[in-house]
Amino acid sequence: MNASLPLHPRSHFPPDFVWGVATSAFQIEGAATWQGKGESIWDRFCRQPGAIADGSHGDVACDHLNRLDSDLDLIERLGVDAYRFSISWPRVQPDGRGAFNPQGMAFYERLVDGLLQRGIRPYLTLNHWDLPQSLQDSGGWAHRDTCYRFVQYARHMAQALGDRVAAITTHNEPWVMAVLGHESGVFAPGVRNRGTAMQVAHHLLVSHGLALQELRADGCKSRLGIVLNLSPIVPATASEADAAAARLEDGRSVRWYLDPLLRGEYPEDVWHHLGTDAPCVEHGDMELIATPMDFLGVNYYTRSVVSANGSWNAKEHGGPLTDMGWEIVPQGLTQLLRRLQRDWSLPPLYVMENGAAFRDSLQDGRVHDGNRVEYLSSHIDAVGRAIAQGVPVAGYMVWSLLDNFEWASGYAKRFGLVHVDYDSLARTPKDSFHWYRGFLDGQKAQRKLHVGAMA
Ligand code: IFM
Repeated sequence: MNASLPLHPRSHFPPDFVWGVATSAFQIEGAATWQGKGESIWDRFCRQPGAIADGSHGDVACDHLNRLDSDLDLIERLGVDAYRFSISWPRVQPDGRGAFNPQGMAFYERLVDGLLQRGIRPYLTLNHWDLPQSLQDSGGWAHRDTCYRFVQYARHMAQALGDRVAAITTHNEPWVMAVLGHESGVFAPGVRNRGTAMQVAHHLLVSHGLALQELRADGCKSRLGIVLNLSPIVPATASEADAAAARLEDGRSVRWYLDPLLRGEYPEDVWHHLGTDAPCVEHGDMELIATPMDFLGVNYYTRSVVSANGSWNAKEHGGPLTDMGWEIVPQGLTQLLRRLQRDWSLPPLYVMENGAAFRDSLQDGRVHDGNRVEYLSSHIDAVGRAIAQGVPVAGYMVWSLLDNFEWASGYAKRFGLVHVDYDSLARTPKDSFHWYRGFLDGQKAQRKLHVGAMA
């Protein structure tokens, strides 16, 4: 690959550091009604006029379900240690309660075994947003019973696959499900009520703690944790008002999740701010939520700049942006990781998602996405810097393997290391794919040297 690309302080990554790549079920699988799969809230949401920018849906997506073997070969070619994927709950348990679907289960058995045969460690996520619609019909995450349904599903999956998967994540980005799904309503299930959103967030956390306890009681050997979307929250100016707004936003998006998970309490300032929208908490819930985790996953894309009057806009500030309109701020990742270590007592951290959408174009069978290479290399460097300063980061995964269904943005935003032609469904590795593979080769060479030196 291009020798002029920035190199990393490789020595900052421990030899057992886990390098990976990530996807999620709804974004790539397609086969929306295949062999007994039930409807998910995203299947339903996509049908609402105006909900998805390009009017698209997940019916076919990347057709991963029918292309499993060749997609696994691509992951193997990439040279990663780990592949992070999610289970579609309605594919394995169509109604979210009752019978499991043997064909859905067989698909994930093939996926996990196919990874292991290729020497890749499976990192499984149970809930990456696609709740069975029939559970939504009886109240969804706002209804406490969904916690118990989730635990039953979690136990079933862990009993089936827990002997082979390295890690199980309960929920991916509870803030997104709670706030985008139930407060602003721009994501499924499209509810707009702050009180409901806060109850949903609480139930997601309670179900996480319950699942950890039950899985451990069942003797599950996989490492267990949760994945949060986190950013440094920065006030737009030095004014008192902007500082207060940033503090509250930090409370709502960062501390509201980390304080209960790692300290067993909600942040008082946010609790008071919510007033009657604060969630209903039952006796013993906070202890459940704080059940010790084996890892904490962090998804990082950008920083968040907050002004009291909501007027700050990344586009007006001249810095580089991705196609999502998100500022490119690699140093924000170092800052975030250091802050986590400063403010909480942490289990090992994994950056479970990091990546960028750009307007890629396929020309003569190549995608020259130097902007993505630069994004990834600078963010990997930012992780290395955090490790060098003592932050316990144990892994890093690129979002995403394939261009895919980017939720309310549809298919227009491309995050993949591999380009997908949505007409032919052909896969073309981009320059960033080749770059990451070369980078990983370098890491492996370092590991060999390390092993040699220890022998
Ligand atoms: O595509 C999403 C993913 O599903 C969750 N984290 C953020 C990504 C980019 O928006």
